[in-house]
Amino acid sequence: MPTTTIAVNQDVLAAKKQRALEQRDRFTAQGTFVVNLVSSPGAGKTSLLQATARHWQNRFCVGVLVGDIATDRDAERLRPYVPVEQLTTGGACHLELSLVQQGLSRLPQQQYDFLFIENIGNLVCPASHDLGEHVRVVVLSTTEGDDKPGKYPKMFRTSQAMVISKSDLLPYVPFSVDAAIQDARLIQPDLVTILTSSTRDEGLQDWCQFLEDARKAMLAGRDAAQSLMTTQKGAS
Ligand SMILES: Nc1nc2c(ncn2[C@@H]2O[C@H](COP(=O)(O)OP(=O)(O)OP(=O)(O)O)[C@@H](O)[C@H]2O)c(=O)[nH]1
Ligand SMILES: [Mg+2]
Repeated sequence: MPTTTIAVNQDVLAAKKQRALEQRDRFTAQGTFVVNLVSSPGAGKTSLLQATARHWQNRFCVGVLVGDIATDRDAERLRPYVPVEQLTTGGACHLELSLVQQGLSRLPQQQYDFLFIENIGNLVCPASHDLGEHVRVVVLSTTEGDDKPGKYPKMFRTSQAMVISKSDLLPYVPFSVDAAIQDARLIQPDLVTILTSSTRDEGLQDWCQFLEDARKAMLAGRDAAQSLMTTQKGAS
């Protein structure tokens, strides 16, 4: 069949990018640090969020939007710990910003220090959707194999951190932490890597410290930009 090429001459995704940028700016202005948690199904995202809430023990105000194709099982698991809203896509393999914004309007309205968005378990589609997050964290479990970064490069290239989960299973599975990190850093040299076990609460200190430092950096950037604007206004 003959194909026709149509020159659009504009970035058709520009409007989406702009909406995500504006949402990120709103989160920053509110002091809410937003984490988009991505992984294959069952890598341990919800378990990590439960362990994170236990580790912080109410030191921070945390909200969660949790995405799934069907059921509210993850929201029910998280409800004892934090305010949570289930986002159900009904078939779509990733979350989109519009669904996130609907979930946000249903969350109890309060000042959140951290908002976690647990994406649909899928190492492909969520990589292409900016949800207005400050950081994208990919969770890779030791049961998936250490060869996955190279096989799903976009997810690792667009993430700023990689949590290697289920470290307690390392004695029983053929998984090299060094090989996984090496593979991922070929794609994303600046990737922060953290080893955790949610069932044993291991690595939670490093994970939470990473999040706290990242939030501090976001707040410092916001305050510096605000004082620069005030100075410029005063000078004009
Ligand atoms: N041994 C061990 N099992 C874990 C750990 N973290 C999670 N699991 C188990 O792995 C399974 C999947 O964990 P979930 O937290 O539901 O994973 P998920 O990424 O949220 O899964 P989806 O939302 O379905 O994509 C559950 O049976 C957990 O108990 C861990 O650190 N160690
Ligand atoms: Mg989950």
